[in-house]
Amino acid sequence: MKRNHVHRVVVVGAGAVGSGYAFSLINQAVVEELVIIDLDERKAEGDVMDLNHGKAFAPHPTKTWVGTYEDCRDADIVCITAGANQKPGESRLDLVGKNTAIFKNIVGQVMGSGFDGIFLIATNPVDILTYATQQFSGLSSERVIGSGTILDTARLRFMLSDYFDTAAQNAHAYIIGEHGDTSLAVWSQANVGGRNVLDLAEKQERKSVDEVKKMIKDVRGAAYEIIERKGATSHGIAMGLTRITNAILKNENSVLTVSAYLEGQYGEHNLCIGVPAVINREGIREVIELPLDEEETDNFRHSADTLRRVWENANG
Ligand code: 6V0
Repeated sequence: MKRNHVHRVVVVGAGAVGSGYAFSLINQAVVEELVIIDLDERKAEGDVMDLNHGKAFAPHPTKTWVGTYEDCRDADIVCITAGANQKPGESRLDLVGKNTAIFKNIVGQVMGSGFDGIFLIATNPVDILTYATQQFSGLSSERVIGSGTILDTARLRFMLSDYFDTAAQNAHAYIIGEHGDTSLAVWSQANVGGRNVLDLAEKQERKSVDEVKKMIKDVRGAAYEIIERKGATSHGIAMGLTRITNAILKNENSVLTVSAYLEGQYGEHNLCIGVPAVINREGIREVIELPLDEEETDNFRHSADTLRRVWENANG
């Protein structure tokens, strides 16, 4: 990965998510160079034109252009948001066949450029495609990061902050497991201002433990609810991808819930799944093993088994 130089991100896929990510990168002044690639070149061109027309209002200049895979050679990060998204009623796992085939092609072209940076994956099913990217690219596991449960975690933090009327930045919680229907909240470690959320709900008037625990259902259902209303989810994930990008490029050592490769952590091997991890310019520095209670351990295993089955069915 290049250091002390012009930071470049290449986004592959200029749809709702990729376009939102580009908008967010420009507005947060994250990189000097932003390249957009899409199968539909005209769409990418339209996006670049539109983004360029906002440059007069941006906090710093971000050179933005429609690129080719050659541009990946000098990129610090290639973020893939290309592929099919969920249609109303469709689960993320339903997308596996279509998107794995698309990824084989994209990752091959990125690696063909001589790319030597970090992959950031958002396309669903994100845990499976993070694993697939590792297999297709041959890069070491710390350099392939999936957005994992970063959005699910942010959704829960927002819900807790709303419920306890405290800033989302002071609501600390983790959603781990599949970015999808088997994700789980680690209630034993969830706190608002240092107070465990279940204890707090029990003690406070007009609050209840059941209402807090129901939030995991709302988190799991959030994408379905949004897709039913506006056809796609984009702003939350775009901001989450920007958060990961900042952690990498600014060498932050920030703890974020991403899809990471497990080699024995949580008793699991040879799969990518959402867990808290320390992110810096090398990628995933370390996977953090949260202390889980018995129920959380069982639910995490179920989530990992679900992902493993999907990968085996799609490739077996
Ligand atoms: P979209 O708006 O349909 O955009 C997808 C884009 O990919 C389109 O512009 C296509 O032209 C392009 N594309 C397709 N095939 C290729 C290819 N081979 N090479 C280059 N470009 C290609 O979809 P949207 O942006 O809504 O979603 C993209 C993906 O992100 C989907 O798989 C979603 O399910 C996933 N999301 C992941 C989230 C997460 O938390 N990780 C959150 C939201 C959506």
